[in-house]
Amino acid sequence: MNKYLDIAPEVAAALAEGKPVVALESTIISHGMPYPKNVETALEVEKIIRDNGAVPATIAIIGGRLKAGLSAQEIEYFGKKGGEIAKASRRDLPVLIARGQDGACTVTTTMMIAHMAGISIFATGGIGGVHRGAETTMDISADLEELGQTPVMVVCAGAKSILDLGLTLEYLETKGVPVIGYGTEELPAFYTRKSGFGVDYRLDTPKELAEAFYAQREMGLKGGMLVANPIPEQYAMDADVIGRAIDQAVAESREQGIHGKATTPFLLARVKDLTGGDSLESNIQLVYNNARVAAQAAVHLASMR
Ligand code: PSU
Ligand code: MN
Repeated sequence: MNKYLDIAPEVAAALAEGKPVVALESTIISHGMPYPKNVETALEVEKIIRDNGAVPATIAIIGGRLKAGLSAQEIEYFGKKGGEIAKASRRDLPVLIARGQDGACTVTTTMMIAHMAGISIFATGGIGGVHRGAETTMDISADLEELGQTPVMVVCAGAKSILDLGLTLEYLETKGVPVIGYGTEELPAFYTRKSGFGVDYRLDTPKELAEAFYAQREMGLKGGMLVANPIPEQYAMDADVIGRAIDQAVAESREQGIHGKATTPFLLARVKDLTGGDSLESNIQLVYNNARVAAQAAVHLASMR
């Protein structure tokens, strides 16, 4: 086992017995929501995973250790420190680990650490992708490269239209990543159930998700699978309201010359401010919804060995 990896005892026991485990990311706790709502949400997500028959493993870097599974105290610590914690993508791991620092795991590093630990399914909110204007900025999230090389199923609510969703799908196609709509033929756009872009396949049950992922893994195919699960209807936002907020946030980021790893957090924070508390509630509910589907798929996957 990787000498920098700590698997929480409950997670290690579940993995040893072939029981279902679902990974969760920590950037959503430290950077995605305000304290104490972030901690409440993270603990509730873990409860939903348990209620659906799987063991949760929230993934983070604490004191230079790669953690698969956090205690409630560690989740509280992460939530309280919030944005002070470094956002950790693939390129950040060597220095953070060597220095013994903390890191908030993005989709990229959560996939990496989940895979190191032997966890196959991961639930989150939204993924990074190809940014609008990437044809000149070359701003393409490392999340897409990770999906292209690490065998983990990522259950999300699609991607926010802070990104160029069409180019994001093109990139995933190039990397050989199956994009599955859960109960839908259309890629959801996080706050809304529709985006105008089609997915590769529609699957309707957790069992079908597990079977597709199982086949991918048994063939030894490199790379992950993206499951896009639309936000429940009653929590979806008005497409015009959210569209205007996103357009304004993108325009401000260009005016202010925001670039590199700061771009996504800047856009997410501006969209949140411009839409007030509504977007926070939607965000929380879609994560709960993804946790349910991921846990149910993990239960089926665990029975297929
Ligand atoms: N998109 C969202 N919510 C998020 C993120 C992206 O709708 O919380 C976070 C995730 O942790 C994701 C990361 O992996 O931002 C991508 O950052 P970047 O675009 O810098 O790769
Ligand atoms: Mn980027």
